Amino acid sequence: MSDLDRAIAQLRACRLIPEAQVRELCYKARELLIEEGNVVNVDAPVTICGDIHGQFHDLMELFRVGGDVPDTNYLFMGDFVDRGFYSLESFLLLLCLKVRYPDRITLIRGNHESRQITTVYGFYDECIRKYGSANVWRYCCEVFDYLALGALVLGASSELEPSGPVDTTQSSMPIDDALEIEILNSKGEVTMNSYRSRPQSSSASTDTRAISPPRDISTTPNQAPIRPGAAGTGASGDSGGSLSSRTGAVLCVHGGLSPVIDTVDKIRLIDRKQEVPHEGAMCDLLWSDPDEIDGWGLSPRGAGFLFGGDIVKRFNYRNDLSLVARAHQLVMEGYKEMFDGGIVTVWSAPNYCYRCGNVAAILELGEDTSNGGTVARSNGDYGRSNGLLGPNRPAVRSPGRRYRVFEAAAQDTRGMPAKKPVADYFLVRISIDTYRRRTY
Ligand SMILES: [Mn+2]
Repeated sequence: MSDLDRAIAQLRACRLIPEAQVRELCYKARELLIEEGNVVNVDAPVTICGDIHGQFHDLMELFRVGGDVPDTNYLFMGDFVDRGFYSLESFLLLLCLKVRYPDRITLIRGNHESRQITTVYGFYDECIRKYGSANVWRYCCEVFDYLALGALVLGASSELEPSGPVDTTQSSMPIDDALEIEILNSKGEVTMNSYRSRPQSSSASTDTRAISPPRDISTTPNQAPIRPGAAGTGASGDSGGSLSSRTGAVLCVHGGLSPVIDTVDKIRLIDRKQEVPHEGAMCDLLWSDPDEIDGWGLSPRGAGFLFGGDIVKRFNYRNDLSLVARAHQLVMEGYKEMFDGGIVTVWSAPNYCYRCGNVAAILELGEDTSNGGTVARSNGDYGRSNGLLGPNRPAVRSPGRRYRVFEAAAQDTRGMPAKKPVADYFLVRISIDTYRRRTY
């Protein structure tokens, strides 16, 4: 067994590795990360995860529900540290897995992967408490500076292979419908699903984005109502035909969009190897939130912006994306789709801060095995020079989404330091009401 495998086994048991080994690990991790672009290309199948926030036992539950590395290909969207009591064990394990299986796990940066934020929200104190000095905190922060800012998932399938036994209530499901969304509980049981019409030949419906809302199988047998697809997607010129069945790429970032970033390619131009700035493109990608507004708005967080559905639709259309996946906001159900499925929030810290009572989720995207999926790629190499970029190019299809929802792991919380929660963000002064409504 190599030193690295031993470290992985030790960290899986929630036991820390020696400081000298952390130093070596962080050095190796930096060597790997320095080679990654600001936007990492990730091939489906992949399992996308949101905030972890040092909840080590819940990270173990996540791996139990989603499968272990390297069997499952993972993409973590940042905020590994702070808030929870095991930021070190959580982040160091993920880093070990990254170094051991670099092609099976992708880590992108969250707003908490920052010197300034970690000194306020727990990670710095944890390093001092567990290692007796700030050395390990410094090594980790040097790794943070090299984490990618986003990832582009390519080649995801537009429909899911149904998982588990077919429920009898599904027996009258039209055979032409494709499974688009499936919600599973932590036992792997399907609790909700939704279908959409399969694309047919060129005579098929021109609305390839028509989907049915998720329905509860246990209460609504047989019917899968179809509602009109997204209006105003900028894709109304969809002419149907085989190309309309391509699945767009999925952009993953921690926070969201930026008013100074209108293409994915512009993210690639950022000089990311630095502390997270207080403003600008890099800051916005890690701090922004979607909101039910038109255009852009000021963020109550004091960093990043709020952005509306029109912004998401324009960005997705312009960049051939079918979906933006992001984390950064607590959602009680673990995931939340907004703007006709144009963006989804994935939250992977159940019972956040050991008191919020929320469930967590991870998002699985399957692999498109139909045609190699090359048309839908949005990395600048595909789909750019084939005439599809005109105003009438067909809309991309959204990927099939399987959400696995899970609850907090049973854990021993004895020995946790009693520490008052710190007031939320200091970049601006916000009212206590805002603090109570907002979580990070
Ligand atoms: Mn965050």
